[in-house]
Amino acid sequence: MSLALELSELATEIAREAGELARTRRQEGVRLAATKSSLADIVTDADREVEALIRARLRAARSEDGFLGEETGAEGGSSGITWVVDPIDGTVNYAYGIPAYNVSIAAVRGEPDPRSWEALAGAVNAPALGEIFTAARGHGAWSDGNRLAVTDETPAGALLATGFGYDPATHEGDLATVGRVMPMARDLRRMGAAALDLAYVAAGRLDGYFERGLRPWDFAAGALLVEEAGGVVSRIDVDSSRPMLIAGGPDVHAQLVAILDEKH
Ligand code: LIP
Repeated sequence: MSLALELSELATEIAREAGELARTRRQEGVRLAATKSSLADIVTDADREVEALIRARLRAARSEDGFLGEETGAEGGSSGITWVVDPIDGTVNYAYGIPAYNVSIAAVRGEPDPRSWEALAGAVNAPALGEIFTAARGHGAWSDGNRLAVTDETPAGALLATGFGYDPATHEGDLATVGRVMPMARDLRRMGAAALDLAYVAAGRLDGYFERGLRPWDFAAGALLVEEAGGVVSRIDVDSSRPMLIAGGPDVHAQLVAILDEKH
């Protein structure tokens, strides 16, 4: 079995277990543990517990690998593989009881920096929606036994999604971006969970997605899903504090880049 498939199977198995833990904790009631970058950027006890579970399972299965997690940070490894983990992507949805949250687990090769890494495997599990999306480099993206494919034509305009992040100071700029993009859109969705937005692009449920300021764990698995489903993902302004991620089928991706990349 190829390394990518092996890693994808492990990511999927752990994402299933972690998703069940997240869902159980949600049913028991969520306790908010802290705020992070802004008042709206919350972390729940469950985020920490789920990340600890994922980290323990990975350490048991592949002790030489590195780890980069949203809640507990980075730890180097010696195998050249790093696991990039968001234990609960869409934490605000989770806290409010909106089912659009997920566990996102990716394995990347090379430096754990999205500017240079090569993603090999990814799993995005949305337990409250009953869906899991998986990908292995060179082996496609899959959900429930179905191979995923991005959309290629959008004659009535593109169904797009975006997110605004949690810092109120950035909302005005993000709304201005939305204004520039709307002429190519059929409509715009705002789900609040980046990995799920990307999984939906891979599944052809959205034609494209763009968001500024994502962190590596928000998109590591989802970006591979899109690429393995025949789509294109790029990041612009990568050296700024809020790089923009752009994903879609080849045509929609190109249209978004033409509108959003000033250097284009
Ligand atoms: C969040 C996202 C959300 C995005 C935020 C944030 P978290 O992840 O998925 O859609 O707009 O910037 O990154 O913090 O809930 O794991």
